[in-house]
Amino acid sequence: MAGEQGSRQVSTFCALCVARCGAKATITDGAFVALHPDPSHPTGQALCVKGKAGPELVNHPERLLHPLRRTQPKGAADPGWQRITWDEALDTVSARLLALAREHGPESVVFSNASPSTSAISDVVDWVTRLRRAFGSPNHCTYLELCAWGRMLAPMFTFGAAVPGEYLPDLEHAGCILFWGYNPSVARLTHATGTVAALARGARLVVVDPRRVGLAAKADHWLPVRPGTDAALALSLAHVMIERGWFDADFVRRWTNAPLLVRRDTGRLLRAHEVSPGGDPAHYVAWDEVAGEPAAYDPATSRHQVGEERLALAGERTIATQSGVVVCRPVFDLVVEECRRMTPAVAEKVTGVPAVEIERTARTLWEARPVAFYTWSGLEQHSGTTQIVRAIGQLYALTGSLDIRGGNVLFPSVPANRVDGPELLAPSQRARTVGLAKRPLGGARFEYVTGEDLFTAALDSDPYRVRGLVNFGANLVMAHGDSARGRDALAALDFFVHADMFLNPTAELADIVLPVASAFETEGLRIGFEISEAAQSLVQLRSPLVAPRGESRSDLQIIFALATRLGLAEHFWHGDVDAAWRHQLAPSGVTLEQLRAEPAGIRVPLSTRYRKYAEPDGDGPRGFRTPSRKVELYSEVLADHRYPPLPEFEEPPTSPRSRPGLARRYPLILTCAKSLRFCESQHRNVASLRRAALDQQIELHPDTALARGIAAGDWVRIDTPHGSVRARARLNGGLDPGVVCGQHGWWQACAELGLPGYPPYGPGSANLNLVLRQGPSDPVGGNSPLRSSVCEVAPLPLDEPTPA
Ligand SMILES: Nc1nc2c(c(=O)[nH]1)N[C@H]1C(S)=C(S)[C@@H](COP(=O)(O)OP(=O)(O)OC[C@H]3O[C@@H](n4cnc5c(=O)[nH]c(N)nc54)[C@H](O)[C@@H]3O)O[C@H]1N2
Ligand SMILES: Nc1nc2c(c(=O)[nH]1)N[C@H]1C(S)=C(S)[C@@H](COP(=O)(O)OP(=O)(O)OC[C@H]3O[C@@H](n4cnc5c(=O)[nH]c(N)nc54)[C@H](O)[C@@H]3O)O[C@H]1N2
Ligand code: SF4
Ligand SMILES: [Mo]
Repeated sequence: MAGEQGSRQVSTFCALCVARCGAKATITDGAFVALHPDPSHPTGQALCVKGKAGPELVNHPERLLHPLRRTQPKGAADPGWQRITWDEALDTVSARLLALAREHGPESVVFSNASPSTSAISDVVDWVTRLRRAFGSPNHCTYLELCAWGRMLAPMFTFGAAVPGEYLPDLEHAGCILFWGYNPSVARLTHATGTVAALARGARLVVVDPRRVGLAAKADHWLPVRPGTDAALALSLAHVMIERGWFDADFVRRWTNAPLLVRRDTGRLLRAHEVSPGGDPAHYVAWDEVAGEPAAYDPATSRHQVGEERLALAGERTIATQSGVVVCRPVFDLVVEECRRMTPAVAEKVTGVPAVEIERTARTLWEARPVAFYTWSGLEQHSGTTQIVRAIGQLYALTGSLDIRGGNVLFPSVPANRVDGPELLAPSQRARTVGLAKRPLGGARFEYVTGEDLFTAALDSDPYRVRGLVNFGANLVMAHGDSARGRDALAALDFFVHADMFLNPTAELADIVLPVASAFETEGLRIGFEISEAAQSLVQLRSPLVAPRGESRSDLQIIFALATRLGLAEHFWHGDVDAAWRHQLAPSGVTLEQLRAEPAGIRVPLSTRYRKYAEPDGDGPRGFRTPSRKVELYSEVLADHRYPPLPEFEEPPTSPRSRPGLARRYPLILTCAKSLRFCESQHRNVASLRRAALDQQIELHPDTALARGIAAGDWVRIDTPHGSVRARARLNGGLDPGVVCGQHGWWQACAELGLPGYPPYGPGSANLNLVLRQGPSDPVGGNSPLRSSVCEVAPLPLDEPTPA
């Protein structure tokens, strides 16, 4: 700190992305000068270039140092930012928010934050949620539909749990690791180092990715799937496994709803009261092959009336019911039929993955089990995300690897009090979540609003007009498809406050901007580091390496100060952050004083429980948190809402196959991926990072480039049916010639290197989301199709000035 002489090392962790790498910081003469890996930390094996650039980020000349108020109307080229005091800023914010709540209901104010995977906002997401709920708003907009639905909520239909989002891959013990639409070498360093270690001890690796990147080069099987056709591949793998008997029949019979009978006429599961007058309407029915008669299944106890080994998994039965004869089949019979449509030969045509490689991969998944898997962005951003991840969930169930050592495991957590305050929001307010009517099974059930629904509510008052936005960091206009609509939506708000370390194109539309201190300047409490039992057992309080710059404050201080001014102090320990943390930590046995005294953190011994579904609970095993307490291959909940009850393949709605007319002008499939050197739309202003990645790149196969007269490094135009943006060509022989891959997030200049920024909208833009759309979105979860659309790539015309 100021006045300090000499050099010292401080234990900390980098909070810039989801990896949260354990680290040691060097403080020299009071200044934060370097960050190093800390191998003694469970996530400290390595640091990436972004973490190492931490000091540059902290000291960056463009950091926001004071609260700002806009003086020019929205839409003006320059917002006319005027410096104001914190008191004025917080008074204005609270007065405007209270007025909106009074006049239009608290639901008219949406709360938002940057993704915890791309920022240190993970320190405070639960506190933002608490603030929102205490304020009375059911509306939280935070990329669920672009980043988390497929890992966290869609798997609930199958497993009643977030597999793989919370049931994480146990890389240390896995026999086979499956990464599907996930590239940890870029996205989560800790998973990449864990995988390299697993490979060294002989684990097998399967990578499903249109590009041969990251660990794909080390994989036993790399499956270059055509973007968006992943469900077809999963169904085909399942088909081979079933045909060959390469699946865990015991798990399927005992722990999934495979034996339950489905009525052909209604598509509903047969119930016991339909079969016999004394039957319980809550009981399902399977077919007892030994007795040749129906046998009830009671979900309350997870018990079948007869031993599971007697239950039929195949065959059509004609069953006399109270209302006549009905034809029924076990769920598994329907699964087999659906998968059979996707023979490897058919799947090769659909997905581009060679049939023989599908066969071989199916064998590996079986022979090298337990399988530990993870899926992410490659699957989140499709019109069919729910179906895709349901198909992969089904495949995963066949391996029988769930919740066993080396499979996907819920690592234990250090006990702590929950602080996100579900009790603070009235059910009547919850029922007002934007999007609930449109997608009753979507994120709105859990108070999440999609970007598409936010923009529609702000612009079209559907289902009502959203008028206020409290935003911690999120760069909403850049992150969502149709950025120009996003700009119009945010400009239409009555009041918008944005808290950030830097101005971004979203902040440009705010009324008030609040300067946030970086994670390196603030305390942050982390209870568990997620990726393993050892990582989960560490509780660490990040200590500030240097004082916050200017007048910047931590997000947490801002939240607590705002809560107090909004009259919500009683829910926020009267503004006392330490008291709040003490409450949070109480069940852990670890105190705040201990954590402050030990910056490397305190370890609380934990031990992982496996096969929790088989643990006794009341009269039977615990089972799963689905309506049937089994893994639901067949989802009656989805069927009741007119969605397919079994995972199916649907061709992406904007593809060369589904839109052949469109494909004549836009013959290439456009997907995208993260950048190693930047988090999402951030960090282009950091010289050490930008130096080696000057401009947005578009990856093309060399033949695709040659056919268009494009050479490596050329400026090109990416044309979609919605407009054009620019990028530099990068040739990649490991890509299907029909697929190209862009990057999202380019707008920022790097003054130190004299490198330009790009307008988020209009001519000269490099913003991929300007020419992508939010729809047609996934009917269940609302995911936007940012990873399977069509485009053409052409050399940039000579009359269009290149920015370099
Ligand atoms: N085409 C396309 N679009 C995408 C994606 C894609 O792959 N392709 N990815 C999507 C995904 S997965 C996501 S998660 C979103 C990401 O979208 P965002 O979560 O909005 O992420 P960033 O673009 O990184 O912007 C984060 C902002 O938060 C600020 N910030 C960083 N740390 C802090 C902090 O500690 N406190 C506060 N208050 N602010 C902070 C940064 O300065 C920056 O302005 O983008 C989505 N959009
Ligand atoms: N360096 C860095 N790290 C980050 C981030 C960052 O911006 N930069 N962002 C953070 C965030 S918010 C997130 S969500 C995570 C995301 O982490 P990842 O999900 O790993 O991110 P991506 O690299 O965008 O996508 C993974 C892979 O999906 C592939 N892919 C594209 N389309 C398809 C498809 O249709 N099917 C399949 N199977 N694969 C496809 C891409 O080629 C890519 O290699 O990373 C986090 N970590
Ligand atoms: S991967 Fe890089 S940015 Fe992410 S936490 Fe680790 S060092 Fe920080
Ligand atoms: Mo994300």
